[in-house]
Amino acid sequence: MIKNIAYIPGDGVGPEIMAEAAKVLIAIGEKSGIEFKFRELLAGGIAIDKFGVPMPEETLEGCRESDAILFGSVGGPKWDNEPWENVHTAITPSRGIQLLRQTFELYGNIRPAKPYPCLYNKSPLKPEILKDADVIVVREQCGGLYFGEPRGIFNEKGIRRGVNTLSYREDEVERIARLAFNLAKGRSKKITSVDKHNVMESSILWRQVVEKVALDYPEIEVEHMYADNAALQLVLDPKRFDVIVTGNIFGDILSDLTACYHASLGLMPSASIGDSKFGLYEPIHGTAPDIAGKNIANPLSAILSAKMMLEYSFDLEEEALRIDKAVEKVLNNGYRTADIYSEGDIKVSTSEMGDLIVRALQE
Ligand code: GGG
Repeated sequence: MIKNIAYIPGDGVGPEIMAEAAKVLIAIGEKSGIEFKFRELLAGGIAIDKFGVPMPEETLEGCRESDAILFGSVGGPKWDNEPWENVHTAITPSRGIQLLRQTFELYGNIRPAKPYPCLYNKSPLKPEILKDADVIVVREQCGGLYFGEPRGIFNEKGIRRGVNTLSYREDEVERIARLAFNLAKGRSKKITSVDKHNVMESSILWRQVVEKVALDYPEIEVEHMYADNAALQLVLDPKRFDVIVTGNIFGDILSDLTACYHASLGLMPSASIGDSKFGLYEPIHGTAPDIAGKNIANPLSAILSAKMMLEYSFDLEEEALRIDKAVEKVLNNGYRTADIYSEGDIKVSTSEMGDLIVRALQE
């Protein structure tokens, strides 16, 4: 079996952590008779430098010709100097990833957070709070506040006003709700829909549509929760959640919050999917320019993103599970990259962590 992967390392720590994810895929492929073919493509700051745009047509074409996209991260201080007036028309590295998600209508961003017992001591939360937590945040990412019109900075009689618009169409809510309900079917059958129904019309519509979709999934328990309360509950009692479905900005914020279960964004993968098996897989974190090029970043976010690719795009459940087990084993054996290291642990570099996962897969 051959799987063609659009391989987009991006900027900052992207290339370092992606190299480890590729190593792990090659190792699992050798064991399972799958050939992963990587086609390296440019996006983000590195593409701005070479082509003047963050998402070159050549990259989009390469993605169209692939079975899935493995993405690192984009951005960095080198490209932050422009005085942006409109983030959608400015040439910014982030625009590269947003265009990719929009072009392929990858509206559902799946962000799992399941704490590892051996890392409970790293988290600011108590072990009894983390025990048995297993949350997935499903974030709508092609609409909402980050894309609504009108947007911009307008001059009104000498006073400037910054404007963004939170707007959702019924069909946009319906498709993300269905994605979340389908996901919940294979888990513990509970959905929490997060909104601000008490203060925003877009949330009133959101809640109505989720209720309508729920009628098609009678086996799934549905609760609605305000975003502010969801933030509190994710800290006080994460195990009350299974699948959370929410809009772009709430999902962005709440999923970062769940990184506190591991005390690091370095273990947080994501899958971006739409109506087909084609998906984009990337760490939720950015480029970490302060540690880029030092071989100290945690590659597990990228390795676990590759694992999600096996699961969601390729239906390779068994292989995905083996990566999960290998990661757990290496962490259980005390190996830690700098972000989660403390005295008594065995400190390893980015590439050493990748090698350890490969070795655990081969055992
Ligand atoms: N891997 C995630 C990443 O590259 N983040 C940096 C970034 O520009 N994010 C904007 C976004 O995710 O919309």
